[in-house]
Amino acid sequence: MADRLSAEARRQVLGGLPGWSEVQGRDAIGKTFIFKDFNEAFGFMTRAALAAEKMDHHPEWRNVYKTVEVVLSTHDAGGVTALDVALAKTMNAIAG
Ligand code: H2B
Repeated sequence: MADRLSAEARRQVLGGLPGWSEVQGRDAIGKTFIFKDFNEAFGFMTRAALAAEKMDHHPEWRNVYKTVEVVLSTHDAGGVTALDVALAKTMNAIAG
């Protein structure tokens, strides 16, 4: 399992992850994706779910209509690891 990133490493990777920021009150990163409509939002979730399953690393997320709120943390490590960074990058690429 990957190691938790230090606060400094977390800040550095967030600099290269557009739209992602630290979640207040816990060791996690989050982003709110807003799409054109529900179809686009759910299409994103479908593709992201398949990518997450392949990585064996899964998001916490919530969908309301065209908005998808994502929180990433490595539960086994109790915080943000390289796995979360990889999934965040993949999600940005999927969202386009
Ligand atoms: N997803 C996330 N976000 N954190 C984990 O620690 C995690 C996971 N662990 N997906 C994986 C599955 C683990 O439970 C399996 C057994 O590999």
